[in-house]
Amino acid sequence: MKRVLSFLAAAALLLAGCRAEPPAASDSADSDLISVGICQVGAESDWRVANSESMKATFTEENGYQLYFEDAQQKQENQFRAIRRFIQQQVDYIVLMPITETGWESVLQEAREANIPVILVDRMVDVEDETLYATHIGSDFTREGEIAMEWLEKKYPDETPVSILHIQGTMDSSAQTGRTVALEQALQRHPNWTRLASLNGDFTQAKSYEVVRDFLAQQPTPPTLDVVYCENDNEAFGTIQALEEAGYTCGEGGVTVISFDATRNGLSLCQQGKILLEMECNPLLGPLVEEAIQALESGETLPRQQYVGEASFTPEQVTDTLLEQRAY
Ligand code: GYE
Repeated sequence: MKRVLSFLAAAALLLAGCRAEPPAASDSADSDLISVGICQVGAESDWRVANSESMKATFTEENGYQLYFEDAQQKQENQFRAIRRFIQQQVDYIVLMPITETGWESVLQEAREANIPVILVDRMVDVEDETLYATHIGSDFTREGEIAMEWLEKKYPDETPVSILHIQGTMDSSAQTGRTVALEQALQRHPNWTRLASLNGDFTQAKSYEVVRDFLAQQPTPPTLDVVYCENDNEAFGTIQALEEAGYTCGEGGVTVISFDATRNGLSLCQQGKILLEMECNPLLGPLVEEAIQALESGETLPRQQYVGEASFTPEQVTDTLLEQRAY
């Protein structure tokens, strides 16, 4: 609305071979739509798909928005390019789901120089100057991990050895660093807990399946596995498949699988008893981001940090109704 794609910017974008979505025809000087450029990580997980859908359902023309949505296919360079495109398009707001925490100073500075507020969603950035973003809306990932660890401490209350396989998410993403820190702190508190390995599953089912399968194949004898700590549901799906193929049983009396997100598919495996703890992580953040934009439109200052509330589930807590009502 306030800022409109100029002919020169459009020409520059064309010369640079960049896409400008939606087509320039819908940009009009007298449009009173609020333009929002959303820079999404990718589509690596069920969580991510639900998060994108929540944004697209919120920022519609009927609701008063013009949405520019970019999927960065899990590459930070693509996120940089998308933000620079949004700056050239002179959008009113940039919503960024940063893939990793580091490396954001310059591009956020550029957005500030262009006077475009940046709202961080889901993961965080590690920048010295916190005023480079208007607010962060997402989960407290370390707290999620701590809740999982508190549950694990109750499950293994004595000094018997506990061997833990750790499947990490995309390295240097807040969801990975927070959930990993919680495990590492618990390992320090429990000398009888050992970490067999940390494998990088990149938050995807396919990669997690591969790394777990290869890890097991490399062991001279099948290792004792008490716990597998998967940093999201898609990792848990791939891991369970690899474990079962290698002859392990997941669930009570077998391997204790812990997972994060609590998607419908994850909760369903939890109900079946294959995942013993599901730590919820809420992807339906579109309405909260809209509230933030409306608050900024009315000149309000936002809190630097807005965490969403989340629950945890064990198999007996997963009812059919919960599964039916799960939107993601
Ligand atoms: O847990 C995972 C996704 O950053 C909270 O990223 C998000 C995580 C989520 O791909 O499934």
